[in-house]
Amino acid sequence: MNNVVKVERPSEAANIAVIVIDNPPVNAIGQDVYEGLLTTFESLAKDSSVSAVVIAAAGRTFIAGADIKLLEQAARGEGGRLYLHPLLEIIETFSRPVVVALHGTSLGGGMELAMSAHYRVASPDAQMGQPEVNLGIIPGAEGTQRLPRLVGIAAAVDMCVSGKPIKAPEALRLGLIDRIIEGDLRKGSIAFAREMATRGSHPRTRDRKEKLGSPELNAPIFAAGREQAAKIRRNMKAPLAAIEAIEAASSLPWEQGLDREREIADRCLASSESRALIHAFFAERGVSKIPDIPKDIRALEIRKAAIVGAGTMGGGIAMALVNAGIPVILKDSDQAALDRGMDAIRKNYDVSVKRGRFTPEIVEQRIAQIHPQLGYDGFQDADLILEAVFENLTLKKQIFAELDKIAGPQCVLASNTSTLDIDAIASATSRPERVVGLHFFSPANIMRLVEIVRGAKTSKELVATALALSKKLGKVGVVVGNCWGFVGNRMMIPYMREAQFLVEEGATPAAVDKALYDFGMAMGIFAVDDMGGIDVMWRVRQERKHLDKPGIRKPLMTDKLYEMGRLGQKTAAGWYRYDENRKPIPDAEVEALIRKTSQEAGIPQRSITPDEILDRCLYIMINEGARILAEGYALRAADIDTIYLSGYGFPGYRGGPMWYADSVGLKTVLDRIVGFHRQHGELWEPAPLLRQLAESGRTFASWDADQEKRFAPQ
Ligand code: 3H9
Repeated sequence: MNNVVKVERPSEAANIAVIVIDNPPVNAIGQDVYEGLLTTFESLAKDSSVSAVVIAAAGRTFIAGADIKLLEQAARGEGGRLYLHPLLEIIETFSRPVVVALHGTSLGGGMELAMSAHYRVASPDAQMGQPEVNLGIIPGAEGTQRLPRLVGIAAAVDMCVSGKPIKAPEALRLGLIDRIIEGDLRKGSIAFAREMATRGSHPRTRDRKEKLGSPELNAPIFAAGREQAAKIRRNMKAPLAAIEAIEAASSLPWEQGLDREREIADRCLASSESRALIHAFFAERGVSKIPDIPKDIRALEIRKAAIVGAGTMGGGIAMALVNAGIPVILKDSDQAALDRGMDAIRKNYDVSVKRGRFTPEIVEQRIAQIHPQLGYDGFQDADLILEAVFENLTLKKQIFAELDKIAGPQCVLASNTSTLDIDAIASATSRPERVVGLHFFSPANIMRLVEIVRGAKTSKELVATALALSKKLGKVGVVVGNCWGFVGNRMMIPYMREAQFLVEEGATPAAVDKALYDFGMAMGIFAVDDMGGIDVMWRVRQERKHLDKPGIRKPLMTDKLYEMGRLGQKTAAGWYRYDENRKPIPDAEVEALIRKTSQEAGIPQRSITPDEILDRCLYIMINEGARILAEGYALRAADIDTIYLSGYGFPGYRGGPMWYADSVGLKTVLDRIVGFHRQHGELWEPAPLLRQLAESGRTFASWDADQEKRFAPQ
């Protein structure tokens, strides 16, 4: 026992020892929990008055896994790896029944501990899973050996590759748990333990072989698992490693299986993949920590929302809001646009029904919560009014001036602008402190990122409200400063520009996209441009034309495509052409036009390697990221990583652009940028912060660590 592990002897059943783990917020297994449990079991082993043991946890969840901070230290070689084996051994071989009571989300090491017990019971809404793959590791505390023994090979492979938790009824069906306890879980698990104490023997998971299949039966399951991994976890090693460990469970005796698992788990933990994913985990949880905003500041509750603009963004945001239980008024000034918007919403929901995400009844309920209208009726009662019209500052200011007259005094006035000056928009109102940017990403009902643009006068309460709202919508809200393009788009524009220069110099859009896709990006940049709409970027360029500097190289092709009406997917032609399934097909016509245009502009043609494509696309983005950091528009390099991981399809196993730069080595990145600067001129001017860090042998992560010290209360 210690301060995180306690033993209780319930009055109604003094022969049952109830071990309670109380290690908020999620009862992660750190050294204290591990040692507390081990010493508790050692002492209970000597206590003959105990006829059964229940392991339960206090708070909102049973154990959500091993403490990822310890894993991070071990991955960095700064601490020993937590081996749970002695504890699992003592639980499984305990001479009296051990029952685990599961509630909340029992994950990772929590489930591995539960599987070493003789019995598992759960509350009806409990969920269980092995999400280690999300951290680039495997269930390395004997989970790959016990899980298949309980649920069978196919379900074990699926759980370890997908990382998705299953719900209690499914767990019961698979054999992962023994009973669902309706009502009071503590009382129910004690009653269950009393019942089991009357039995002569208790099942040990390690001895169970009936679900382990045979080599012939298992071979196609493993092959299908590898295929699934290639599809949903492209380029990642951890899901394949988990399958390898489950294969060992199916073919080796228990002890040898454990040795094999340990070997594989150590290999994963030492990988760059796991370091990047662990970084991504903490980066995402760090974004809501804003130095000048106290954690306990009151966020306003958003119970009713209104949206101006029923286009793609407005419609997607309306779906995100009603999916989280917030009714929405959807306003447009044009009936036809409103009808199109509602039609698109319906079609999007139809896809969700087809994919089994929602039932038709749920969809009907959600659609009924979206109220389309032409006027401002009901806006005065909205807690949030969000403007989602196209990128035009004059229009947005006009709308905000109108909203200022209608909205209630407490209302959050938000703009979904993706590039424009939020202070200029706020200046159209009499209450700039109530104005914030909420930059959603398309499709807004799916994409997780929201950039929360904090204007010069945006109140702290509003920022806290925007963060809380993002969480309620199941999204990641990242607070950014008010500069052109904010963080994500400010970095994407040079990336897109560089990709276009590459094609002008001899690459094809397909070759550039392939290099990026192979690197791990969800889509190549030309496919992204076609999806977003070439007219959208054209409009953005028009807004900034007055800033163009003479003598600076400008891409030659996109204006041409726009003028040709090749607007991307929506016209079935852009950088690519598209078939009816929206599959991009390289288009000889565009490639010929690129060659002709570049030759006419006197750009020498050469063959370009995938390495050069990657370096130029990624390093230009990283260089811009370093400027953004130095200028204070992002609080941390890790925030930039979170933006790129949750909104721009950057591969998680590379940790985000800034983490990727650290992993390549900032000196290497700088040297390459200096080379490009010499070759391509002004646009490659190295960012002073990048130069400073690289020349002093430092990393963006170390810069972040210094920032945290600066943020810490004195
Ligand atoms: C593992 O178990 C390895 C084993 O196989 C082998 C071991 C030998 N550790 O997400 P939230 C913190 S690997 C440390 O905002 P929610 C989190 O940082 C692990 N800290 O809440 C945050 O802290 P803060 C396998 C953890 O309600 C706070 O808890 N398990 C851990 O939206 C709240 O988190 C996983 O991968 C942890 N394991 O979601 C599960 N988990 O307040 C990872 C959370 O300081 N966790 N924290 O920012 C999750 O998926 C979600 O946190 C969970 C709650 C669903 C549990």
